[in-house]
Amino acid sequence: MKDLYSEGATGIAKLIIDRAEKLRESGGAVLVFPHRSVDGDCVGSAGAVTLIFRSLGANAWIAMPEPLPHNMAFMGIDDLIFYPPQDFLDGDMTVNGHPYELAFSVDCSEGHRMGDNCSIFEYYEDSLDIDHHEVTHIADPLKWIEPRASSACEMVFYAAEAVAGLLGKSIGQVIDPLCAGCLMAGIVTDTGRFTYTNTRPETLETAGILMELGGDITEVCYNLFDLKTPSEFAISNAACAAARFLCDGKLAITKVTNSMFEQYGAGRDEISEVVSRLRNVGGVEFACVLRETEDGAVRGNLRSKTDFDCSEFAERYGGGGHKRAAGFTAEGADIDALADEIIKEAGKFL
Ligand SMILES: [Mn+2]
Repeated sequence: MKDLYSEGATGIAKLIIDRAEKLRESGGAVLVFPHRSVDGDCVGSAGAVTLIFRSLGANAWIAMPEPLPHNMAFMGIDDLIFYPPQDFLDGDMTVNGHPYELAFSVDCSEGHRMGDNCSIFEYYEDSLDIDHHEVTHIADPLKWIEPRASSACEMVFYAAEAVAGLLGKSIGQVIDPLCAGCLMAGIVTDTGRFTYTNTRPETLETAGILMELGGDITEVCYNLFDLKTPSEFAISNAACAAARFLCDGKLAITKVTNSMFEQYGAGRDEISEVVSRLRNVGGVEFACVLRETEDGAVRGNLRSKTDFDCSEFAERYGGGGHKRAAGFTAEGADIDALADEIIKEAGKFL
């Protein structure tokens, strides 16, 4: 493990070992919280943290904010998932018969990123966290936040390595093949199959170890990148065909309306590749996909090639993310007016 990660990984590993022991004694459960609009990294890291707690004898489940997307069914993590009922906090607060005693967030640090699970996450103030997003106002010894890491999953791998080291176990005793597949899914997702600039030499080394531990990179890449449903194929092509290229071809933007989702019978997660397809066009510096949500908001996905700061731009609309990939949800916005505004505002930087 590189020095960059060792202090943070060791710190969170000690906490995981300590909390797992407490849960083992009490019979309580940890809930692991991914963000809403789930992706391979948050689901993969949530699955992996759940499995690491289980390897230590503790009860653990992923607190899913929404149904698992069809392209993640191959991960084989159905048994790890708990869908908290709406009235969870008003009831006996048990998770499959075990009292909810610990919250653990992955790939996000704040309750408002977790959809309907926000209040359940925020019930405990002393939650643990592994996240690679820039969260400037959080400095908490219970949270390991490292924006230089490619993915939450890469961080969870280093945490698992540290757990194994502290307990004198082999890495295979902490990361089983199911866990290795989860971690591979997240690393592959957030690095765009090891092509984005967040891919570091140690990212590739980590992926190599995960292969040895049973993570199937071919299966992960096919399911998360290449496999398309017919509706996904159709609506993505329509969204790309409707894209506009402005500011001398530096800005690409497209809109996906509710009527398009109806027309193609497509789910909201079926246009996720559109924004990177727009960014890949030669000359494009900033790509934006706006889509209407079921509840009257507009979701924006942003990507940039070099200098444009997507994270900073997303913050104007209450969102966030990384410099080259970010998103936001604008409640009650009009998609056409929002598109015009983004063209005007982003144009100032292009
Ligand atoms: Mn991530």
